[in-house]
Amino acid sequence: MLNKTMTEALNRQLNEELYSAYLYLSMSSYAGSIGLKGAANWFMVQYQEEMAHFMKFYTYINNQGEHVVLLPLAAPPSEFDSLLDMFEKTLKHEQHITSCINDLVDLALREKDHATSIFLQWFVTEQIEEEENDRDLIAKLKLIGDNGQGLLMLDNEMGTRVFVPPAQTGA
Ligand code: OFO
Repeated sequence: MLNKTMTEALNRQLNEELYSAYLYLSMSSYAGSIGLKGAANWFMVQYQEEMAHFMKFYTYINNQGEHVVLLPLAAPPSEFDSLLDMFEKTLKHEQHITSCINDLVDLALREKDHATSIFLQWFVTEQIEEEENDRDLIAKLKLIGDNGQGLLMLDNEMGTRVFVPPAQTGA
């Protein structure tokens, strides 16, 4: 059972996850357009991960006997200064998502909704990994600086990322 406050808050998060997917899809296209096919792949995998996050919330809300209300989506940016700029924006966005997840956990505890609190634990852990990935790539890109060869090597490495679907929880 989900109360109205919790349902609405989970529904807002579902929209945040969809925006995350939208943002990384935009970054994937931009990276491809400047010749960084590996980075385009990396962001496409990130898009797939975000769609999986979206589906986790969607499935959870439905399995708790409520229904999803799809909200309008803002347009993400479509131009970036560099790959470093994309990752700085990605980290900033993920820090925002971490704070949204933390607020949801606080709400679940306040509402004594233990099922939702357990459901959200997966996202708490996931956000550590998401931020760490971005920080690692930012550090590498800062080391590479203007070195084109270094950038191409990193781009090759990013081309090897594959999407691994997360286990469904709350299903
Ligand atoms: Fe990027 O973790 Fe979901 O939004």
